[in-house]
Amino acid sequence: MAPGRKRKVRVDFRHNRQPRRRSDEWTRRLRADEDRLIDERLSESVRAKGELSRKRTVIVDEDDTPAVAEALWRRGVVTAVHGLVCRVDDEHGRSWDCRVRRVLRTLLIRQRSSVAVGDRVWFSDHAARHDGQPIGVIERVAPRSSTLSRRDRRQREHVIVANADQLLIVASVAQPALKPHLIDRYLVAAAKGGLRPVICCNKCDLQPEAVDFELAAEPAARPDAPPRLRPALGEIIDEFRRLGYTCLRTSATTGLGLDELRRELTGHMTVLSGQSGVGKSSLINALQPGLNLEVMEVSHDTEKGRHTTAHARLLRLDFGGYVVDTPGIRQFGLWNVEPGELEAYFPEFAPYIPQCRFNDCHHCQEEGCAVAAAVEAGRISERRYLSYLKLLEEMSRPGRV
Ligand SMILES: Nc1nc2c(ncn2[C@@H]2O[C@H](COP(=O)(O)OP(=O)(O)OP(=O)(O)O)[C@@H](O)[C@H]2O)c(=O)[nH]1
Ligand SMILES: [Mg+2]
Ligand SMILES: [Zn+2]
Repeated sequence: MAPGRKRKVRVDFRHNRQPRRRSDEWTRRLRADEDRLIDERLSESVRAKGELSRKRTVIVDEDDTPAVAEALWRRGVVTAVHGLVCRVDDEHGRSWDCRVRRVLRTLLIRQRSSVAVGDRVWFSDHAARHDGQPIGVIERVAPRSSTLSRRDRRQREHVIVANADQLLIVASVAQPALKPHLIDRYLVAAAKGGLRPVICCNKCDLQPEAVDFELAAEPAARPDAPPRLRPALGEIIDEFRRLGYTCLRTSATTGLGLDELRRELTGHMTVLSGQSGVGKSSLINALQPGLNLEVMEVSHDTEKGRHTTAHARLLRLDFGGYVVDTPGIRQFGLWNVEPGELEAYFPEFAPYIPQCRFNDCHHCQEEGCAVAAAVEAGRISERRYLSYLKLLEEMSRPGRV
């Protein structure tokens, strides 16, 4: 924490004073401790101006997080979040259940943020035990080096994981079929969030199904689309590789490609994401059988997974590194990507963008667009370009998903 950059903020005190519904012996004890600790350690002062106008002054640093004497706290990493309780592993590998200090939660809510899996935290361990388990209180969250975020149904940011350095985009070649557009979305989210993407096409032991183009209004989705718009699986993989992305073929069942996958994961913190049923948990189990993650068959009727993994979980790998297993997603809405910046996440557009007639060209319908011309000339993949247009259209829509 840089000295001299701290300032005071006024935080509403009101919620703390409201009667609580479900409070039991240990939560009462925690709260009593909580208030005492804030008095002692957060340089807090309370003005006596009546119940509803009470505010506390908290010294915060430039990130608006409470400034604390770090030596007093334990450090840890959040491995799971279940409602208001976070699972935190400390530096000695011991697991703690932690609540988030109320005053910190208030600050986070104001920043429209919350504690996520992968967050590095400081927590106090003074508090009570519950069912023999030590309980901690998260006091501070370290600034994040990366985030993988998506737009949730309420149009808010959902941070899937913080501080990962790699995103393993898991797809399957069958059951469910490969969806290249979803991979393109993940590639944008990875670049935006500061993660290195690695694409993994799993279930290569199965006969590949027809690639699912999923661009509802686009010609590629029509069964009568010209053949050049409906490339085979191998061509899609080659296309990603030509763009410079690492694209693995794996099978959690036969072990195909697992040595290569292990090499990619060693020494990194990698989040696995993708549709339900593509085999994220199965791949982790295959790499480290002792973890025994739950896996379940894909439903035969719908070819959809059953959302077997319910919560994101950070797991330590014996061969070095960490993975985060996450629940399957149906849709991946991009978070905080503006239409004007989208072109930057399609690296193959870069050589052509300076040649567009208009500086603010969105490479959509504009006259003299060099990107559209490159697509026409076969120098940029038409599939990728349609994927770009789909994302651009979605971003420009009010109340977008
Ligand atoms: N044939 C084949 N089946 C696989 C492979 N990998 C996983 N499966 C099967 O696919 C099904 C779904 O696997 P999971 O590991 O539960 O998939 P997931 O991506 O974790 O799914 P969610 O947790 O719902 O997001 C299970 O029946 C697995 O046995 C593979 O490489 N080949
Ligand atoms: Mg799973
Ligand atoms: Zn253009």
